[in-house]
Amino acid sequence: QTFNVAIVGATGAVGEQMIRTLEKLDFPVDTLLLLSSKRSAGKQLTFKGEQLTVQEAKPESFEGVQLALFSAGGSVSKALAPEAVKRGAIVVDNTSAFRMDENVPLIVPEVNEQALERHKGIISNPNCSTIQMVAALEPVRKAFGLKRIVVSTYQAVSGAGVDAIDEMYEQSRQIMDGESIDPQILPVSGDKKHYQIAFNAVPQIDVFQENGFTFEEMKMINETKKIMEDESLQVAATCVRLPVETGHSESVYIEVQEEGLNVEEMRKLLSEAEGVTLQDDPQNQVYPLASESKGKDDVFVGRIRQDLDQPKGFHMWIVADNLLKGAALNSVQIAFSLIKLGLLK
Ligand code: 11C
Repeated sequence: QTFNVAIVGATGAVGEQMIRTLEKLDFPVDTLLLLSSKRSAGKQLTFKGEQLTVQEAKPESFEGVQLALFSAGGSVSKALAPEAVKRGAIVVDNTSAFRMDENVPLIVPEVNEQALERHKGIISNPNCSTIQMVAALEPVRKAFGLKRIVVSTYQAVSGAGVDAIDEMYEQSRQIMDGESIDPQILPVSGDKKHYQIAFNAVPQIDVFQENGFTFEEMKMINETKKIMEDESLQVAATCVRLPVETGHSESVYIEVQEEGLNVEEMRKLLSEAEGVTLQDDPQNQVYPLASESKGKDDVFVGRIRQDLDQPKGFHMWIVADNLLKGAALNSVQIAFSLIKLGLLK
């Protein structure tokens, strides 16, 4: 069986990877409809060697669509995802619009695929920095339980979109050439102030909340509890943007519930885990690097150490391509899970 698929936000950084991922994983596509804002409509993109014209996304665009992958920002999802569902499509939404809605499953297939059974038309794809962390921690949680997670992220600019990537390169060139810079986008395009990203580290991703955490940090906290179905899990996050084009890195500290875990056992658990590649050989300087993760599907884990004071505490370094496992790939994997569970027909 093949399916009529729509991609909303087809010209964006994630949309482009959605097209490539459908091709690469040979998703059973009957027709592919590429949708965007009015501004990007008319662009030509290729899918399996065929040129497709991007069309403006409207409610009527979804007539006959069975699967709609959304990645065009929260306001577009809020306006058009219900329209797609009304016309019979299942929506996999890559924005934060519906993630914490109790009627919307928030899915990382390796962790909570079964929660798809409860969907009511919209399924949310988690935030990129959440996905790679929970995918890596799930094997440990299953075997030893998780009590606490403290994470600091080192996130790539592609998470903020193609304009942010351009800003980073342009600023880098201007600084190298001794020119003045004029930041317009990062850290958050809609916020009041903008800061230099080139040769810098910016401790703000998304807007600040009343509690002093940023929305990106709160997404990591709330989404992790929802995906792992554990409100008692203690999670704290600090999210930082670096001048890296693609590949989010995370320094993660966990405390497990059960006794008996050690570094060797943790390496064994992770080396056997689906979608995870262990890269942990300090003697030979082997550890995950953002630069090496680009274009790869797996989540990479290394630098595993037992805490020196807390026997149930462990540190690690988790890296993944934020546009793939963090976004497009996870969305397409959700679609494959829907087929496997007989939910996409
Ligand atoms: C970033 N994680 O790196 C963000 C991008 O909630 O889906 C994804 C935002 C989201 O800027």
